[in-house]
Amino acid sequence: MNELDALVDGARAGFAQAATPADLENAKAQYLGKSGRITELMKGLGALSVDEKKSRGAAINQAKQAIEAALTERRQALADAELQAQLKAEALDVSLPGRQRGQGGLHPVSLTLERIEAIFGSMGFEVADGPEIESDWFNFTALNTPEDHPARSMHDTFYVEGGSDKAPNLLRTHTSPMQIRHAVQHVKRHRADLDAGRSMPEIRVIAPGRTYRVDSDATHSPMFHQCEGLWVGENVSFKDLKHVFNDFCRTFFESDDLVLRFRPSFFPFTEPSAEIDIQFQQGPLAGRWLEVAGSGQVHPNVVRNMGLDPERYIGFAFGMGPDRLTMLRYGVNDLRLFFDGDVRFLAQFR
Ligand code: 2NM
Repeated sequence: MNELDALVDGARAGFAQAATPADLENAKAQYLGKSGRITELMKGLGALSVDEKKSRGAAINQAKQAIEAALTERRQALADAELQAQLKAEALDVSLPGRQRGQGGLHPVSLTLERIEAIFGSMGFEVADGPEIESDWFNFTALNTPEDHPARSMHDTFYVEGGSDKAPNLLRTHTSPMQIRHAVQHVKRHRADLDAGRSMPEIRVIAPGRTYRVDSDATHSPMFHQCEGLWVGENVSFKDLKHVFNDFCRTFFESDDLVLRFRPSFFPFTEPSAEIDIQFQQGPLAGRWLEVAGSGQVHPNVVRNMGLDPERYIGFAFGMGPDRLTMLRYGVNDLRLFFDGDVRFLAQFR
């Protein structure tokens, strides 16, 4: 084998050994670079005769072209290998199932509020909604709460900016202020009839929503829910309240196997007042008296603050805790679970 053929073979072997494009460019410099083997051979031509120069030059050129061809081939091979490696690394399995959008659901307390609204709705009650930041008038004064009542203290009520010393703003401690707002609007709409001695349609309304008190332990959260109900008319009585609440409990708990007990109590806004207890006859809570609501005949001062004559109109009201009703219905023993925002807990109710 002549010297030039050996050179070409050497170049091919060197290129084949290069594992990366950078290795290949280094190997190329050894043959085709400024001080590479081919360049060296070309320099040697100067010492030859014209004839020898011609034939030797042609032979070196041929070798050079063979080396260049080998280089091109190896470059392509390395590029192909790189592409194949990349395709393999970035492999996409189009047969994998797609990612699903997570399924949402209502909060258990929202489910309870929806049930309460549907049940009372079927008994002809409207649903009223209103501000969570209330004035001292609607939250306390209009509801016959004395100026020195402990509930008004800063230890029990969250006071907020925006009011005056005489008329402070606060986070509502119950939803009864909404009952007053609703009643006042209702009465305003029928003022002309009332003044002319005619009667107005009865007020039948519930007010569900968030309420706030300075209180926090396993059974109290500073934010909790309330749903109050109000029924005002010329011929309503305590038996209507008992009937409505009895029906509500049976529908809500999906059981006729429960009894109600009205236990004398006190609220500033009702007189007389009663605590409502229920007792399941079956199931895990059977035999225990559970307090589920407060109730009573709306105090004459409150009826007056609604714009009505307490000698003519009489009202019955109740207030219950949807959080506690949800705990009873689902057998949950810690109120805080509802407000921690742990989806693993909340997702069980949807
Ligand atoms: C309760 C208990 C008893 C109540 C009173 C009123 C209003 F606006 F008519 F005065 N709304 N809700 C009431 C009565 C609330 O919660 C334990």
